[in-house]
Amino acid sequence: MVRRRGSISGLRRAGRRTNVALLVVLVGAAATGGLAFAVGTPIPAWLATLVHGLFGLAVVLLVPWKTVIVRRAPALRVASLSLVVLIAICVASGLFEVFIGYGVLWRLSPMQVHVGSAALAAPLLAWHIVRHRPQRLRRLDLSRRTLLRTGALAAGVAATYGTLEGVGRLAGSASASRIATGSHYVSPGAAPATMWLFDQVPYLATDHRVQVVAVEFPVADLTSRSTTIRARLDCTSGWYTEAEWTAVSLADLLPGEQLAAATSIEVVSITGYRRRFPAADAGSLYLATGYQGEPLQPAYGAPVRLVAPNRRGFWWVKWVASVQLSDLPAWGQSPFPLQ
Ligand code: HEM
Ligand SMILES: Nc1nc2c(c(=O)[nH]1)N[C@H]1C(S)=C(S)[C@@H](COP(=O)(O)O)O[C@H]1N2
Ligand SMILES: [Mo]
Repeated sequence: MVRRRGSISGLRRAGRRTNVALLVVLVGAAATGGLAFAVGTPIPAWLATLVHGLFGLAVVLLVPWKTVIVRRAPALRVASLSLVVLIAICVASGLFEVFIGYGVLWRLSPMQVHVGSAALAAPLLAWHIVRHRPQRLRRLDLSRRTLLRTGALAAGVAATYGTLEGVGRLAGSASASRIATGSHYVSPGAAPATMWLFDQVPYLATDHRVQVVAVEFPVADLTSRSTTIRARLDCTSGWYTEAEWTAVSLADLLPGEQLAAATSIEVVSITGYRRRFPAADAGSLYLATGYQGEPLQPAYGAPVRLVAPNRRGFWWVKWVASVQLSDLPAWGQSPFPLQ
């Protein structure tokens, strides 16, 4: 009797630890995934995607243990099954993105499916946790045995990651040529016109003027002040391109004294889409009117769009209406656009 009870509660404890571990790695994966989108520069991006991959694979390695728990459950609810399906889609599309690369199926890229399924899973996961007994950490969880188990999981994850990367490279998969953010190359001519969420292409008249603080610049004026710069456009939907832009630096357009006194620069699209940058970045932000030696096309931001080297694509505001200086800090905005 005593042994039986002991073994059942032992199993319960093991289940609880698996659940806590699963929660930690899922939250870790979501947080590092978001971080990978937020940072544009190579080293933090490489770290964020590396740690993200490790968390993502940890989810997979915990499946056998979670299966034991699921099989013990008296009934499977639709909400829980949907959660499992969404996480499976998320992991599968993550692996697809890494090893097969960028592509579009039913107007979605693997990365869009990946982030979309994670976003749909988030409220279901929250509900799942609320519905089930709270999984509190106990002193026993910090025992030496648990630490050893966590270490074993981490070693297993690292070995799996290393194996996947090694095999991916040897097999010449898309993983070998992806950049730090995980994006895959497309040629400048094949770069898809991309919206963050819901914007529609506006068709602007040729006499469109861009308001830069107090001055209205006709498009031809901007072009005549421009030079050719090379920059990498790296979209969070999983592709990047390297192209030539006919562009003028904001440092050449903004009034020097006012710029020196300002904290941030806000670039606003005719659609209302907007991003705020530190004033110190003026020299590395550009208004572009041309792409690969040709005038910009409407879907790509004509007649004027922002070029923001070293920042992910969502910073590259298209159809610029105005550039304003302000005293608000650049971080005083949503980390991602909302439209
Ligand atoms: C919690 C749910 C998530 C899980 C379980 C998950 C899992 C994974 C997995 C297994 C991979 C493949 C890793 C590899 O083999 O190197 C991956 C890749 C990736 N995921 Fe996630 N992910 C999640 C959420 C997110 C979110 C919310 C974002 C972005 C906002 C994101 C962005 C990425 C990126 C950029 C890659 C490519 C990384 C690379 O190239 O190394 N993920 N994910
Ligand atoms: N006004 C506006 N600008 C925008 C967007 C948008 O939805 N609205 N999408 C951004 C995103 S997510 C990317 S990746 C680039 C895509 O530029 P492209 O269409 O030239 O490829 O534009 C950025 N600028
Ligand atoms: Mo993007």
